Amino acid sequence: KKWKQLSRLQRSVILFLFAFLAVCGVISYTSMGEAWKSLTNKPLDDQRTEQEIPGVKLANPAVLPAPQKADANRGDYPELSPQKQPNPPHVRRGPSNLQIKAPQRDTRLKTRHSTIRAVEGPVQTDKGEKTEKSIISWRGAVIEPDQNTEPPSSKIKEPEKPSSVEAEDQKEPVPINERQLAVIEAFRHAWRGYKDFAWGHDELKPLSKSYSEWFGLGLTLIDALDTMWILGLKEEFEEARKWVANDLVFDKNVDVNLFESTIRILGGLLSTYHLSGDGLFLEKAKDIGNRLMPAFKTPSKIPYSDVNIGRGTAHPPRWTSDSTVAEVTSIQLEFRELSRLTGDEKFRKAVDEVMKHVHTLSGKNDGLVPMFINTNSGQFTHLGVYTLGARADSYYEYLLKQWIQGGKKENELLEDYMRAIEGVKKHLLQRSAPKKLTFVGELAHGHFSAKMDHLVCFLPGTLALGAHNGLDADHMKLAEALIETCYQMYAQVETGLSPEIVHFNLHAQKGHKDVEIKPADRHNLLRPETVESLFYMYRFTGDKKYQDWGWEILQNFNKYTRVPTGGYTSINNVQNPSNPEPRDKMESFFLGETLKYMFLLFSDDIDLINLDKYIFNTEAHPLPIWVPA
Ligand code: DMJ
Repeated sequence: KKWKQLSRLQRSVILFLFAFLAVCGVISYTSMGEAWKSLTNKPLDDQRTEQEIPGVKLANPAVLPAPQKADANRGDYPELSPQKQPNPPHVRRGPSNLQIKAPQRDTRLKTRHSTIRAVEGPVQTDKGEKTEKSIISWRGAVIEPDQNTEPPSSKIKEPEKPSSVEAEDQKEPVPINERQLAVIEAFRHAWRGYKDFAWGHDELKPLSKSYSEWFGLGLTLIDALDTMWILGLKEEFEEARKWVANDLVFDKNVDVNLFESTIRILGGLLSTYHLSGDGLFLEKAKDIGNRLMPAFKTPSKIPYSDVNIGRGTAHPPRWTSDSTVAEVTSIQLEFRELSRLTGDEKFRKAVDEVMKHVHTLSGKNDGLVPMFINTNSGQFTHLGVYTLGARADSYYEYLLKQWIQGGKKENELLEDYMRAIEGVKKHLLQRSAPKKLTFVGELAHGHFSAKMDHLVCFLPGTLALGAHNGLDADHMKLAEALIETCYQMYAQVETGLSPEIVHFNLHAQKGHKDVEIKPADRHNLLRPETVESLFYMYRFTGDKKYQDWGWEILQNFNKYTRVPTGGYTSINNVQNPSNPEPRDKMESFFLGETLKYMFLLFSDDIDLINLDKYIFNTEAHPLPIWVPA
């Protein structure tokens, strides 16, 4: 009634006033919003933290802030896809030549790692930390930080920070040379056979154009991943990566050998993670690492040899409750690194306990260990036999390498290593006739045997690595003498390839060389140890003769073990050049180790896996040294 009584003018004024007040209200609400936003840097309607986004696991301060492939198949990690990470911080990892200078397709055979370009300079993050903004990967894609690491549970300690291998200066790419090209060609030939006839299986049988299974886990493919990365074989690497992403499944009712799967699979995945920065490999490494842990549930904590990775049960071999000493003491580099990356101490505790226990055990002979250890009693068994070959070899290698990996602080490891080398000198070193080659024999219940496995040829490389890390200079002298012997194990044989085992002559006999070979020992499995040691010797001395020796060996592999339809084969008779008797098997370590060490041996680039920053596991998978020199 009242509204109707008002004049038209009065009604207009009132309507105008209402409209004015409404506009003021909207403006003030908006500016409050702006003020709030400027305080929180978040829009009013989006005040959830990332942790609160349903279904999203936030990368716990990236355990190892790995660059991640921008082109990684997000579908592999469905729970991560909704996560928003504007302007992610990035930390570079690995030697610059590996990380940012990879081959481009056309130039692959000219320079090893040609073109990763840009590192945009350091930028300030929201938290005020200085960090790299982004980097262009060798795939030409912007690398994102690792999103795949799980937040630690309350039980899990904060992981260690990555080693300073991250902060390396860029250097000019070192062009690859003819010999390295020959290794690339050999690798591709081997890979072609694997791809055509054994894809996704453990080993290629190149003659029957088929495959064999050991664990049924694509052993050759995994063992070869980081070799492809180092050789710059981008297409092959990508194809293999897809198989790992889509087809590598550890949830299988299958028994695997703890040692072999640790050094080849866990080691291979961890090193590929480090070189590529691709979180997929760390995820897979965690998976297999966890599945191997039941092996340590024994009365003595000395692990069983075999684990069923699907069922979570472990057991010793059927005929004994013993484990092999080299096997239980050569899984440490890998499990320790897994702990560092995940922040979960259980891996490291399990393997450190084994080392501590072995450190205190009686039954050693001046630091030399027997070959077997019982999983119930924790005591050495079959006492009195000492070798640096099969069943004991990598115990010695891992003493030194764990000491280096951990920043040279774990004195017990160093003590045990130094004592053992003294034991070798005292009990196992002899000289052959007629050439006076220094070799490492075996001791059985006080009797010396002039038998040396090809496996022992890891020793010159390990001794040289120790000397490089400040140990006695006479270790280097011994390394020089032993690598000459290992070379002679090839050079004195008709095919120029070493047999599995040699016996040295201790006394000169007319018409006899230093090296004798028994019929049962004259096979060659494409093993890496001599080439491995040649690589260390060349790195530390620069003496080209080591490259030349390696070149001879490569040529002989090509001459006697190469299968025309793809792949290389182990052979039964290194003494018969006209019929070396192919065995129809290409071991995974030929791609994982032998060809990798060849490629590194022929390189003059010390940053191509810098030995002050990386330590190779016993399957040639490089892992970072935690406190690099
Ligand atoms: C590899 O699996 C490893 O090098 C191991 O330490 C010894 N045996 C083979 C290669 O010969």
